[in-house]
Amino acid sequence: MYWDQATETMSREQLEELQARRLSALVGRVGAVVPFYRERLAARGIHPSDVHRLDDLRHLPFTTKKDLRDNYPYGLFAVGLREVVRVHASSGTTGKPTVVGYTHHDLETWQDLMARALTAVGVTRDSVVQVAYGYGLFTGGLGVHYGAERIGASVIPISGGNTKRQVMLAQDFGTTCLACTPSYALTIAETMAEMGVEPKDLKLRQGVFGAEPWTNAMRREIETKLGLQAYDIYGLSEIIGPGVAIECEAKTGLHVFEDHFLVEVIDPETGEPLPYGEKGELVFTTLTKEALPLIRYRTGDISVLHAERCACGRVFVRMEKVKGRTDDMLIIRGVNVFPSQVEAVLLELGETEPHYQLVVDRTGTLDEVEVWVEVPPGFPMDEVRRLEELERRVRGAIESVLGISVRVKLVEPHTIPRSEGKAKRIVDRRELYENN
Ligand code: DLL
Repeated sequence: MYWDQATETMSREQLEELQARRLSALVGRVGAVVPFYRERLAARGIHPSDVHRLDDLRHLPFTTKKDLRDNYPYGLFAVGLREVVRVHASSGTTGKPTVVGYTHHDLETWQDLMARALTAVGVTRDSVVQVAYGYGLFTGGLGVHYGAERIGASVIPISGGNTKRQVMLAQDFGTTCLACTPSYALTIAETMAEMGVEPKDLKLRQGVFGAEPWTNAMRREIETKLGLQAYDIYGLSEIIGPGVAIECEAKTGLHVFEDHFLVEVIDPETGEPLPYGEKGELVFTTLTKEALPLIRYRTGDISVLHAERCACGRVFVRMEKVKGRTDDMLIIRGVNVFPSQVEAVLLELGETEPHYQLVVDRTGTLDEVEVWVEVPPGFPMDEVRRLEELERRVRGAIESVLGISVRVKLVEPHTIPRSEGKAKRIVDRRELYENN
């Protein structure tokens, strides 16, 4: 289903022509009104009025999270605060948050893109959408909320947490679409089972899950436990929030809404753009944002782009599920590993619970990783032999698929903290030493 068929199915030539026009206007505007960009462009010898073609993009400077931080809070805004009608922020790992702003027009764009995203997965005005993303400075809650309202669906703005109540209201209010992080969806599924509520007792049809990496193996787990079709939605506050990309019903990659966001994949080491089909860091340029337009924003997210036209007919390129953030990549004896790769192995093996964490430590100069994963309920933890055998199988599976040897620690059910938002997959103990 399309929200805006003419736009979503236009030809590639039309799309590129639109993008080039918008890019040219964007660079002209930020070059004129944002001192940061005026200086960056000048340093590269680029005059804002020089940019007319999509090919010119590769010559433009990158913007990083550090640039946003250095200009905290409003330094990169292209409009005065009088024009800004909403502020969101994402909590960083270090002190100050990253602050983003929206004009009235930006909010309309966002709402429209979220309506487009939700429509792509089958949400209609007959849907009942339970928004269990956090409301507040995080963009998840309000982002999905306004998109669903725009469609005319019935919105339940419950926010995250209070999981038993989530299950009760889903049942009583007839929720058809659940929107939350995939890890919280799993927590809800677990609580549901504990309450004796089965998927057939609910009317769930779609799950709109994102804001953190998750695997196809996790998708199958969640789909079975909740009795719905689970779709991946991607976005980041700096670019607009959720609604930068979403899977369609084909579930073969996330369509990037390229009429508003130019997407590239670059080599994270060299910064060189990579061709379609190659893995690298996602970089976005906002084509229509007013309050906080960004040129070539480096996301740190690793993915692959595919340009073949999708069965759904949309013109937009597809990005593969995000493997992880460069910040979360572990280097285990020279091999790069994302937590999502360990997740895939654990869930494929299927002998443990899908709740896990990676504990990273340092012995001497080498990083050591211990995979903590829960045994299934009723597993005889006091039978050393059984425990050792399971541990060996988990270790063996990780080693044979990922080519790294890790330690595995099997833990009792319910000992790994349950997520109500973005799950914490890595427990980093290295800092303990670094600060000494
Ligand atoms: O997480 C926006 C969002 C809300 C997206 C709800 C989807 C659903 P931030 O808090 O700024 O914004 O975090 C953005 O989260 O750079 C990725 O690292 C990660 N991320 C977001 N969506 C996905 C996804 C929101 N579908 C950061 N898969 C991004 C993997 C994701 N990672």
